[in-house]
Amino acid sequence: FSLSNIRRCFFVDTRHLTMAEAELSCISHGGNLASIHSSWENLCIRHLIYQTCRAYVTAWIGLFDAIQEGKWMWTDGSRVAYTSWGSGEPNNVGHGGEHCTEINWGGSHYWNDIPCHFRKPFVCARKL
Ligand code: MFU
Ligand code: CA
Repeated sequence: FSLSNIRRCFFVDTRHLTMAEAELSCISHGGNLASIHSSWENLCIRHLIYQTCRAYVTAWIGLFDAIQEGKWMWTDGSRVAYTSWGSGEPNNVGHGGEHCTEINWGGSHYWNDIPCHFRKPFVCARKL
């Protein structure tokens, strides 16, 4: 069955880290940056961020195309089926490209690609 049906525990880390630092932190807790496979999961994760931060702040999720431009992959290896890109995203227009993904783009349910060296809070997911 698909990975999206495996029970997972999600948690928000409010430290501002680069995407690689954030992923390593999630790995150290036995997980990865969160992958998102439905609008329901997108909503739940936004809710979790709101509960933790009292605002819909932008945060890293585990979607990246750093290996091959335009080939988006989840750091947990799950298949990319669902996405919630904002209008015109991913546009890859940042200096050096934009190979990592933030949730809550514009405070809404959209995603945006940004440079991976930006520092942001992040959402981890661990399989139960
Ligand atoms: C650029 C990009 C952002 C976003 C915005 C709409 O910033 O760097 O990631 O796509 O355009 C002005
Ligand atoms: Ca972008």
